[in-house]
Amino acid sequence: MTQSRHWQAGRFQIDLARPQVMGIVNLTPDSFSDGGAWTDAQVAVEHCEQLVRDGADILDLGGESTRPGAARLSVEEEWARLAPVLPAALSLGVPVSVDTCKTEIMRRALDLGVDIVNDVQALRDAGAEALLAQHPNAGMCLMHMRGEPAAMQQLTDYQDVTREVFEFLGQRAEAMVSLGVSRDRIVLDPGYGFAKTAAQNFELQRRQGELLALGYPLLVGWSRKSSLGALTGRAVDERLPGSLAAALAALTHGARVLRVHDVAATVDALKVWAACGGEGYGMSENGAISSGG
Ligand code: HH2
Repeated sequence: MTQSRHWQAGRFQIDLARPQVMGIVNLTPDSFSDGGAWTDAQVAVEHCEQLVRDGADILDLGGESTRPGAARLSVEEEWARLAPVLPAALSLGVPVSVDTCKTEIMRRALDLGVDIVNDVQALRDAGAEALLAQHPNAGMCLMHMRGEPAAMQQLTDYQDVTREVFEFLGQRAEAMVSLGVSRDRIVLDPGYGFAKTAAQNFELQRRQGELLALGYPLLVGWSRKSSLGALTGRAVDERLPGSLAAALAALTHGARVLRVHDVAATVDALKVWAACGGEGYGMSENGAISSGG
């Protein structure tokens, strides 16, 4: 099956001919790498603006941490973090995604005009599938994981992790298509770091190309993840080199969207990658490199 060359995402048709950089904005006190940095709404809005200046193609705003062992929030707690920041983010001229597992948060965010729902649970909360199916054009990212963040690192017993991720993502995408969602609204994510050991994450990355047979674009989130620390021995704030290497490996194995904390560094890496023959990024017909993000 051929993948769509664009991602239909609310107000935007995101061109996937070149890799897209999704900048992470965690409005949380407890995210694994930047918890507490952007909990003040004004500071968070300035961070969104900075990420766009750095070249972010998409902003992904989250109010609840999904790190292993993280506590679940109520709808009102999660919304209280998102609501003061989303309207300003929506005015910045790039697609805005909301990172949530809760149908009610998705509903409120879509009502405000958010373009994408990014759900690490792949729309398994009650009513989430129907909500997205009824929406005319919102994009969605469906990710593989097992269980809930609180206990997911105990759920790493796989016969073949790549095969399971393939089957799960295929089923979730087809469930949405059977409800009438057009395929160009759907992007899939193998879920690096979610209910997988470091060895399983790297095995999945090596075989990521197999997931392309599902026929959907892939989004990946390797940024600062603990598997990079397991391999390099680096603390969370020292994982940028590992994050960049993993991001470029993911592109080489067919990913089209990179979910990252360090947007400026990733954009630089993509420019060099493109100049060295990597596919598409910022390259004009005659091979000149544009400064575009
Ligand atoms: N990873 C995290 C959160 N959301 N969404 C997708 N689609 N893919 C990912 O790999 C992914 C994600 C975890 O990273 P982060 O947001 O930095 O941490 P936290 O969940 O602790 O806020």
